[in-house]
This record gives sequence, C-alpha cells and structure tokens, in this order.
Amino acid sequence: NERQEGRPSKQRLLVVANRLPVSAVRRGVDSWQLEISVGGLVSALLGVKEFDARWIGWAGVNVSDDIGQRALTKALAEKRCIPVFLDEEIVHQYYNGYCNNVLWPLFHYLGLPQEDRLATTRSFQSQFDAYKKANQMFADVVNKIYQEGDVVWCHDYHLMFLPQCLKRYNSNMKVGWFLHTPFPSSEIHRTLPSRSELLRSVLAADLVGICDSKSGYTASVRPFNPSFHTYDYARHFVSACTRILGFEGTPEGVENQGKLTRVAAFPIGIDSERFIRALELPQVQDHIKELKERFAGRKVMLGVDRLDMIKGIPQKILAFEKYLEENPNWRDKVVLLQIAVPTRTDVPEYQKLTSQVHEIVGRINGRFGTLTTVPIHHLDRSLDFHALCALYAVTDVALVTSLRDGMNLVSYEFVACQADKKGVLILSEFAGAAQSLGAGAILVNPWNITEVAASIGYALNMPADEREKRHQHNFMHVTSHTSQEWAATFVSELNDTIVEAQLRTRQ
Ligand code: ADQ
Repeated sequence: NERQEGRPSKQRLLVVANRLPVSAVRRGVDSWQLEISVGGLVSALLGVKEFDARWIGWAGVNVSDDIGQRALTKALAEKRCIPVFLDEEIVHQYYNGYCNNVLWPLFHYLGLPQEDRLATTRSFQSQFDAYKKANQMFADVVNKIYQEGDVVWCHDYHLMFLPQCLKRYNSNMKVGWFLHTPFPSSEIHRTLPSRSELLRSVLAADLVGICDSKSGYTASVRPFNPSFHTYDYARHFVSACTRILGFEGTPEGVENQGKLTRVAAFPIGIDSERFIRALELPQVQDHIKELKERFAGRKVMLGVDRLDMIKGIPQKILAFEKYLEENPNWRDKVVLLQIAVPTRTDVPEYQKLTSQVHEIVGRINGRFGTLTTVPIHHLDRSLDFHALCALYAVTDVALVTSLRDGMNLVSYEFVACQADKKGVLILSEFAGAAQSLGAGAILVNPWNITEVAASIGYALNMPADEREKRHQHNFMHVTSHTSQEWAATFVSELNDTIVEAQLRTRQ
C-alpha cells in the first residue's frame, strides 16, 4: 500500500495517458512479457530528473480474469506503471468510438467519416457516456494511489473529462492537462454536442497546456521562449470558453466567478541528443554507407508518417508526381522514400487510405519507373530507431505535409540528424512545427499540390549556403527546445500555479 510506504524524497509526478508506455503480451495464465515503447512522452519524462514519475494508463489489452489482472499489475509495477483495466465494450465505445471517430477528426478539421456520419450521430450519446465512464475509471485509479503533494499530469484528448473527475475527489489535487493535437477554431468545437461538458471539465484543471510551438501565452507571468509570439491553439481554446460558456478570457487564461484557469502554450520537443549520439554508432554508420551506395547519383526525398488521414500522404505523393511530370530531367535523379506505419488497420476509413496510397504509388512507378529503378519506395511499416536515424541522415529533402498536426516530431528528428548534410525541410503550414521551424523550412499549403511541387524543385536546387543558413536556424531550435525542457517547464509551471492559487485563496 503506497499510502503507508512513507514519503519518497522526490516529489511524485503521476502521468496519466490513455496508453501506458509499454506493450504487454500474455505468456501464460499469470505471466506477462512487457516491452517499453520509447516515444516522445517517455523520453521527455526520463529527462525530468527532479520528479519521481509513475504512469497510469491502459495497457492496450483486454484482461478479464483476476489472475491475469493481478499478474499484469505486478509486472507493470516494476516499470513504475499502474494499469487501468478497460473491457472490450468500453474500448469500443470510448477509444474507437468517441476518441478516434469523433474527437480526433474534429480536432484536425476533418469532420466525421462521411458514410458514418449518421451512424456516428446516432451512437454519439452512448459513446460519450462510455468516454465519461472510462475517464472516471482512470480517475479511480489515480485517486487510489494519490498522496498529498503529488502532481497529476493528464494527457491528450482521450482524457478531457479527467480533470473534473479528479477535482471532485479532491479539490486540492494539483492537476494539469496537456493536449497533443491542435485545439480547433471555436467554430469547429461548437459543433460538438458535448462541447460545454468537455470545456468545463478541462477548466477544472489548474493549468491547461496546449501542444504548440508557441511562446509564453502567460508571458505576463513568466516568458518561456520570447522569440516566438503566436498562440493559435491556446487562443482557440480561450475563444471556445468565452463563446460557448460565456466565461471571461484574460491574458492569462479563462476566468469564471473568480476562478482562473491558466491556459498556456508549451512547445514539445525531442530528445535531440539521443538522435545525435545514435549517428556515431558503428551500426548506424554502416547503414548510412549502404543507403548512400544504394541511392548514389540520386537525391533522396523522405516522408515518415503514421498512415493517418491527417498526415496528407496521398497529397504529398501527387505533388511529387506533378514535379516528375513537369521535370523529365529529374526522373532518374530523385527518389522518394515514403515510410508509413499502419495505424487503426481495422477501421474501413484507414483501410481505404492504405489502398488509395498503394494505388497512387503503383500508378506513378508504372508511369515513371524503368526496368531497374522506381521513383517511389513505399513501405507500410515501422522502422527501428537506428534505421530511422540513418535514413534521416542520408536525406536531401524531407517532406512533412500534414493537413493538420499538433506539432510533428518527424520534422524535429530530421533536423537533428542533418548536421552533415544540411538537407531541406518542406513543412506544412498546418503543422504546429511551422511556428518554430518556419524560418528554416520551406512552408507549404499541403492542399496546393502545384505549390508543393514547386517547393520540391526549389529544395532540390537550393544552393549550399542557403541550405546551411536554414539548417542552422532549425538545428539551434531543435537542440535548445528539447522534450526534457518541455516536461520540466510544464511541471514547474503547474507547481507555481498552485502556489499562486493558494496565495490568492489566502488573501
Ligand atoms: P503523432 O501523430 O504520432 O503524434 P509525430 O509528432 O510526427 O506524430 O510523432 C510520430 C513519432 O513516431 C515520431 O517519433 C516518429 O519517429 C515515429 N514514427 C512515425 N512513423 C514511423 C515509422 N514509419 N517508423 C518508425 N517510427 C516512426 C501526436 C500528434 C503530433 C505531436 C505528437 C507529440 O499528432 O502532432 O507532435 O503527438 O505531442
């Protein structure tokens, strides 16, 4: 029992996210194999040394028996993870339904899947009920292990209802919430039937952070990053609260009946050192050599994305086709490597996207390929970390053309691996990263394939001194705005907010 264990010397940080940073595979009645999945959030939190961090979340598997649940809980405890057990029906309604069919497309301005629109509208209420129920289940687990003085950091659109559930348990609990996706214009948010409930719940948190490459929205309190001054997502959130709830927007956030919730923009980053160090490893160097030989005499263009509607993969490939069409002399001098990790493979909309991409790639390779070469290499799979670093390092032009993206870490990873090559980044203006890497990248509207095709030509022909200047700008940003700094800033802001709130209450 954690409550009886005595206080650890470091302050405890409870990180609550839909998925735990491990994947669990059952090996027997009471045995589990766990593998840590390293992602942006995990490496960010590894860097926050002053906290004793624990994770609370779903392990991604349905475990209905007591023996299995007990064994998994025990195995996860060694990794400082605490599971929330969700049954199949809840996962179907909460995760597949409300999170991925409603909030994800809506927050990315894509609306609901067209053919499912009516069906989704009908099942909306039951999905939202499941969403609230699931969030309550997360809150129950947090509440059970919470100790006075802990900081609770809730993540993403899956858990918008959680801050309120936690505050109902204990109004003194320090609760922050961070959104990894864009927060859309209030005109989009107001179409959501549960628009008010979600906003009210999030406002129960003490600090709301929006993933963005923006500087301190709370500049009057403490400027984080004074060289950038845009704050679109935070502004959209405040507008939604003022227009939908009638609350007051202030320079610090949102105020209602004397209670202020601070709304801030916290740009996420990557663990840039990890990428830079990896490039020195012999196996990565070997891989780089192989790739250079394989593509000798051709410029390498690269796309690395999850295969999701928001990433704009078909649009990107069509722009590349247009470039080849208009520039026959480049047809045998450039190759596009598109690495796309499949996600949500059971959803028809995503299956359709996969077929669409395959169809376009096949057509273009048939049209411009020769007996020995093709212009596009498309892989439907994930690459391991070292292979990914090598690929970033040999790339001349990276194409990040998301239709919308909270930030986009691929653009950061590419820049981190380009110290030698000083390659060019073509970046969608609709990715949060455009706010921070915009001065070094070529910004494009991904819907305008004529513009993207022209940018490909500009990037391929860019003189070395311009590449160098652009790269330096981005490299400076990526190496000085790291994931570790992002996490440390959020948590220390959350602590400060509480101190301020307590002071205000005492006055
Ligand atoms: P994602 O939509 O997953 O994240 P992104 O920020 O690009 O998008 O991160 C993807 C991660 O997966 C990167 O670390 C990348 O290296 C890795 N990855 C992608 N394709 C891969 C492949 N084929 N093989 C191996 N690795 C691959 C969400 C939001 C983003 C936001 C992040 C973090 O949608 O906008 O930047 O969270 O807040």
